[in-house]
Amino acid sequence: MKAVVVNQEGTGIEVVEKELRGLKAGEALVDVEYCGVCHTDLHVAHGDFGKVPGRVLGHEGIGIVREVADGVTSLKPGDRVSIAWFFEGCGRCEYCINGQETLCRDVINAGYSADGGMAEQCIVTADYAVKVPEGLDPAQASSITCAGVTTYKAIKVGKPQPGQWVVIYGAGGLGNLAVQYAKKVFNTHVIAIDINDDKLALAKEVGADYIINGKKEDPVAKIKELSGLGAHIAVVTAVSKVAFNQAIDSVRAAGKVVAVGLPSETMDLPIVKTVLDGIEVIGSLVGTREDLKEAFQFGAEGLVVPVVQTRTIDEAPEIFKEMEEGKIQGRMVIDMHSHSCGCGHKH
Ligand code: 8ID
Ligand code: ZN
Repeated sequence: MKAVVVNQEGTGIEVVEKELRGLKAGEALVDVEYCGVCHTDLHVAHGDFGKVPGRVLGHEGIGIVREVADGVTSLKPGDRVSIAWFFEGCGRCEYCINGQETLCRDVINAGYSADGGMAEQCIVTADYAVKVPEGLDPAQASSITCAGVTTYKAIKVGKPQPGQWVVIYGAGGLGNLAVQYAKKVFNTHVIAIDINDDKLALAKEVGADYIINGKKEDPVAKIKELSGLGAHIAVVTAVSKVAFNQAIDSVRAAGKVVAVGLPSETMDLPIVKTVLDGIEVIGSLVGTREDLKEAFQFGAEGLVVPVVQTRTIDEAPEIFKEMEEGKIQGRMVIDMHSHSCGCGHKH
């Protein structure tokens, strides 16, 4: 099968032919239909979390179960399921039991510590693959598998009330979905901040009430002007410490900054403001299986509509380059059934 893997140097990606091993008890074989390319795949390919040469990337996978191994009762052939970053937890520790399973210390992550969904087939741990509801387009579902659930959960942990002000720093693959969940699901006033006008135009199109270009205007001053005291919640998906620092200054007293983006930097947290204003800074990592089920359902109901463009697996190197250069609108999703044979058409 064809697969997008981290190259042998652990510095980038390559498309290779790969053999899949046999199934073990509790596993299922999935024919992958679509897999979105997340900025986290770029971090993994570059070795930002440690080098993983040869690893099959991808944690926005959607596919159809072809075969199940012994002991599998949760899935059957024909089911449409997700291949998510939260690939498997131990199922026994305090985090797995108390509803914080993504924080399991023995967690396995698709496309990082297990082979992921950026291939024609993928082996999943059956009990951890979340079913995709009827009526949700599979290419759109792929984008909800990471970008959607991550931003849905990030806003959820900020506990917004209807009518409150939510600012989203970064309007890329995650950000445009954050705007939609904040606006359509949580019924808040939404301000999107980015440094690219095209990303902001998309944010506006999908429901942002206001947009701010952080390179042309001071987002902090503008947010205060629009919201009065500042935002109730700031969700940071931008891959830059600048945005994290601005987010701290953007929230009102008792405000929350939810950190989602993963730049390899540190943020400056002013102690006086944090203490005197009672600011909370919360890290938020993808979402649980239950969060993903909920995030999918809002997609199936049409409240949230991921903005996706499909490409072939051979175009993966170009997609990664475009992501690095910040040229992608919404999400690029690899269509595993379409190949380029050189004739210029997709099959
Ligand atoms: O569970 C998690 N916490 C999780 C899940 C998935 C992804 C975290 N992530 C991380 C990724 O690893 C990455 O670091 O979230 C970050 C964003 O992922 P993405 O949305 O997939 O990346 P993107 O499509 O490239 O979008 C990034 C956006 O940030 C903007 C860019 O213009 C782009 O639109 N941006 C940057 I870079 N600097 C900015 C700034 N200073 C900025 N926007 C505002 N201000
Ligand atoms: Zn992701």
